[in-house]
Order: sequence, then C-alpha cells, then structure tokens
Amino acid sequence: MIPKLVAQAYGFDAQTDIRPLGAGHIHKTFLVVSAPSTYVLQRINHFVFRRPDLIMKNISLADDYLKKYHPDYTFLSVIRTNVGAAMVYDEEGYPWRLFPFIDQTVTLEEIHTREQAYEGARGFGLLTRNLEGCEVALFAPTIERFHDLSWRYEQFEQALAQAGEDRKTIASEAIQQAVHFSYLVDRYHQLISSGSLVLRVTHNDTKINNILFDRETGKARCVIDLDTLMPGYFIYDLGDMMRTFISPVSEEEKDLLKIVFRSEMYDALVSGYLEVMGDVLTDAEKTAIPFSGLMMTYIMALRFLADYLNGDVYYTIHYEGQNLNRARNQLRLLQVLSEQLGQ
Ligand code: GN1
Ligand code: MG
Repeated sequence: MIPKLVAQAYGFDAQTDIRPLGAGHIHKTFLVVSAPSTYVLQRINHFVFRRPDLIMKNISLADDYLKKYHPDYTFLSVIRTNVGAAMVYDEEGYPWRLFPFIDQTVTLEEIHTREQAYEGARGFGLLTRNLEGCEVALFAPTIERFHDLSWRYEQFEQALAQAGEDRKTIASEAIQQAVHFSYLVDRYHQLISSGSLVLRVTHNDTKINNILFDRETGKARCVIDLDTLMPGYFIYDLGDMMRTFISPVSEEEKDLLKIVFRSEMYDALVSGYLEVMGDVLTDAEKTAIPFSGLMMTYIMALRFLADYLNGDVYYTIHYEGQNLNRARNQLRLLQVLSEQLGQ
C-alpha cells in the first residue's frame, strides 16, 4: 500500500499495520501501527507545497527553539529516516514524512462546547506565544502570499475570467455574493499597510480539526498540520478559528440554515486566545479581532469558489460540485458573521 522506498526508510515491513487516516484536503495520511509504537505517515502534496524542504526546515527551527525555551511544551517533532533525513522521496518523486501518533487524543470536526472553543483557541495561541522571541525572518513562507486576501481575490478574478460558461452559470449566485464582499479586500489592504500588525510565527491552518484534545480531560494537547507554520499575522490564526468554531456545522454542510452564530463560542474562543496572547498582542492589533473572522471566512469562500471555477484542481473532492457547496457554505457563514460582528 505504501511505496517500497518509504517502507524501507522507516523500517516498516509486511506485518506493519497501515491504514488511511484523517480528512485533509491536500495530503495523503496514514496511521501506522508498528508495535510497540504508532505513527502518522504522510505523503506531501508537492504540487501544492513546491518546497517541502522549507516546511521541514520551519518545523525543525520551531522544534529547536521550543525544546530550548519551553521544554515541557508538546510539539510534533519529525521522526527521521534510517539515514537521518526529515523526508524520504518515493519512486514517483513524492516526499513522505513521519510523525509520532499522540496517544489518548481525539480531533473534532465541530465544536460542541464552550470549553472546547476555549481550549482549542488557547492551544493554537500557545504555539505562537511560545515562539515569541524566535527569529521570525529565519522562517520561510512555504506558500507565497498564502493568506494575502488581495492576492486571493486576484486569483478568484482570474478563475472567473477563464471559467467555462456552464460552471459560471451554476455558480452565478455565489459569484455575486463573493463580489459583494470585496470591500473586505480594501479593509484588509488598509489594515496591512497601516503597519499595525506584527509579523510573528503563526500556524496558518487553525481549523478545528488541526488540534488534538486529550480524550479524558478535553484539554488541548498538541497542534498538528504544521505545513504552514511560517511568518504571518495573528488575524490568520484567530480568524480561521472563528471560521471553524462559531458555526455548529463544518464547511462541508450543505444545509445553509444550519449555519448560525453561536456567540458563546465566539466569546469562549476569544477569551481562550487572549488568555495566552493577551499580553503579546498590541492594543492596535486587538481592534482587528472581529475583522479576523470575516477576513478568513472570505478567503476560504474565494478559494473554494475559484477552485470550482478552475475545474476542481486544488482541493480533493468526493462528489461533483463539492467545492461550490463549500464556497456557498462559507459565503453564508460570512453573511452571518458580518451581521453579528458588525463589520
Ligand atoms: C486546506 O491541509 P488542510 O486540508 O487542513 C488548506 C487550508 C484551508 C483548509 C480548508 C495548504 O487545509 O488553507 O483552510 O484546507 N491548506 C492549504 O479546509 O491550502
Ligand atoms: Mg493544512
């Protein structure tokens, strides 16, 4: 099931139990049980991440810093191959890597309680907090302009210009809504060019299923999916949490009536985040807190919609029209957030 070169590099054999794991849109992930240890093995999508070496470099920079200054912090360190490399390339040129499986933990696809919202946000915030003081400039962007809203809007416009008539017609309502919210691009541009946000090392993919919760205590144990651990602004992390914690349903939900604003979850996540980041963020940054949720929800609406218009070339889909449904979901969420957060 996994390529020979990969199995050899990690010493797995025919007896090793390997099965698919998780719900990511980008990589292929496997759970590997090789007694007495359990691992997570991942094939990196190198069409999306053109420089996987930079991902591994960022992770190892963070790992070294955290081991030195926060030795008790649980961080997902890479397990090296039998020749000491952070990745191994398979016969087709795909890079693979291995992480420990963190036992007695669970992931959530939706937030059910305030405690989960608080804990999840505290957990993601703690990563950035513990990385305060490290040299941000040493970290390289693993995807250029990843959360640059102006760039994502341009990509959406390009997709629209190149799309076939059929997809444009089917998506016409979503396209209209996406254009309507383009004032957020100007707001984003103003915020960034005002220079009031500080560049830090951020996670950049803080959706709810990227953090492990302790099965027993419900406490946040460890953040996962470190591919976009790179320089960024706090609004990217806090905003993606708003995008995925506030609504009771995930970005996959097709029944848009189920997308509602749960103010108790908003309050819990902001207070969990500020519990650890409150004395790190400047007052000017704190004024951007509500905007973060709108900005990140909008960016995902644009990205899903652009991918639909491009013919579903980026995100894995399991049925026809899935990216359009995801975009509709995110546009509805954006509407709900903008009504409640008054932006
Ligand atoms: C992708 O890795 P995964 O599937 O968790 C995407 C994120 C989006 C997310 C939406 C590299 O994340 O930016 O927020 O889908 N990652 C990349 O579910 O594009
Ligand atoms: Mg990811």
